[in-house]
Amino acid sequence: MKHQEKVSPFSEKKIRLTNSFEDQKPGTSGLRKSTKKFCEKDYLESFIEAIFQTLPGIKGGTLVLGGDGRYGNERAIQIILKMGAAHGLKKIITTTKGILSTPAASNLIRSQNAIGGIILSASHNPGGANGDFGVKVNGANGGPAPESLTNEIYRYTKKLKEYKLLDVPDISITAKGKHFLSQMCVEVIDGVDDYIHLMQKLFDFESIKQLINDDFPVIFDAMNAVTGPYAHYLLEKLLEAPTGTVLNGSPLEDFGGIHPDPNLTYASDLAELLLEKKQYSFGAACDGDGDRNMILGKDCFVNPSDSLAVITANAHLIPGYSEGITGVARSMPTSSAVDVVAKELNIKCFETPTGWKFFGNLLDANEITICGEESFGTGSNHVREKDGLWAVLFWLQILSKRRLSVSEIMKEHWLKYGRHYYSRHDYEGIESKAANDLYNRLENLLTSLTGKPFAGSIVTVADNFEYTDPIDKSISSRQGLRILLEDKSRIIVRMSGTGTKGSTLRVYLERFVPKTGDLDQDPQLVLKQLIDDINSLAEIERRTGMNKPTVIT
Ligand code: VG1
Ligand code: CO
Repeated sequence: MKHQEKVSPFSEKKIRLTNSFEDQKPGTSGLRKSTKKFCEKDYLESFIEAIFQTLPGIKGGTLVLGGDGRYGNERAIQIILKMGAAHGLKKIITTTKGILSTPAASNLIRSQNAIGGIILSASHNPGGANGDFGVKVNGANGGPAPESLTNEIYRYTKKLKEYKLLDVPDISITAKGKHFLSQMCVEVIDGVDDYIHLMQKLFDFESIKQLINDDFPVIFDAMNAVTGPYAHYLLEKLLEAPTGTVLNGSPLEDFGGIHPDPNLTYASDLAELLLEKKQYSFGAACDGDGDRNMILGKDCFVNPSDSLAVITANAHLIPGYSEGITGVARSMPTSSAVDVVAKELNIKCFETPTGWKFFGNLLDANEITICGEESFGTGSNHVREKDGLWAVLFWLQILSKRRLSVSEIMKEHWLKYGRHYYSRHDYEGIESKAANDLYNRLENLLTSLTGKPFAGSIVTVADNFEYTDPIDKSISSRQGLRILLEDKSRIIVRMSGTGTKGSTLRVYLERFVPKTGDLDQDPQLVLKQLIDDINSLAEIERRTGMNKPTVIT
């Protein structure tokens, strides 16, 4: 690629691109590609230029910038600072060593009245030179940019001819302080402090401290990713849990080789401590950028869909929510467990497409207070992102107020509401054409399914989910294939929008057993007929060449 450089009086450089990058379409959660791709000349710069040309309020505005510490984090920060200065931002708030979790970034955007933020993370994807990198764009409400904005950014990437930056040396972000790049102020703050203050406003730390003191050992796995410094502070300092409570607590560029996705497969060390060795009463883990959470009790895995339901049912016990919640929302593939709680509480319940950005309008309009996704994401109106450590504190607070074990909480919950047996089967790294063919074929088959018998029941709805935003009335279509059955079972099939290698097919399975039924069964057995029938209808094994999923949750 050839460059022509024009130098302005403020040493502003305009770099002409000789060709544009074709593959900068943001997915479920920002632009996510291999680190190698992001290291290609001008690749990152092009996407950032498109953001700076599109995000409202750049001139004279304040932007929040940070990331999960993965390989490429600091390089990207230096580039964005120089580009931000050339685009007339008044201020960029960044953090020491660039460490900033996604929920903490959301909080900062809101508290600093910023026009938005750029979060450098590929979330739960592996990091390092051979891993993945990503750029998430958030708006002024602190939440992921809505589809209208990401579409506009994408359109811009395709017509981009040049980008501009200030030709100045890197600045040091190892310590707190203020710097100036031409007219733009760079304020380096500690990315942990403000978030901790927010948590202190929501939770009763004394009662959690008491619980941990009373022989209730807890363990947290930060997976060598961004939550380490936050968790050390919250758990070991403020809540006085013993040193060593936080495992893998220093952010590493390659996450120490760990795949920072908190599920039973990738956080198996933690799972073993709780489920096999039964050494702790409570265990949790967060993902690369700190927005996901996995909750475990002694000998008990809490399914994320159930976690959302339990959080909703117990919100009145938490100081920050004691005045009641207005409503809840869940993503479409998330189980209906929370719907039943919402009905009992007589509050509104919304079903949105996958991706946190769809909760933003509902939260802003105060239609909902709490929301969540089956993919280990839970959150509330305290920020506009899902929040891993918030969910951990929420659970600890429930436990501290109710003084039951995690498994007792779950059993009580099911006895009251019935149990939504649930599982997600992921088929990762499928050859893309095979995955698309499978999906398209299944979509075509759906039209003839309604009214027919399926998995021991009758199909009531078979379609591709379309969502109309209740607030701005925007329509998002083709959000996942649904097969809903008369007995309340649900099967959802969708393609991942966050993977970077081939295609990932996700199959979500749900079957309801009322409170009078058997509530203590293995979900895979309860769901067996649904699994078998969708596998044969969609020809999953034959078309993917896989006889079992790569990850089962
Ligand atoms: C996945 C999850 C989705 C989540 C998204 C971003 O998307 O299924 O629920 O919102 O990741 O999470 P997909 O398209 O791969 O299924 V994160 O922790 O990357 O911000
Ligand atoms: Co994440």
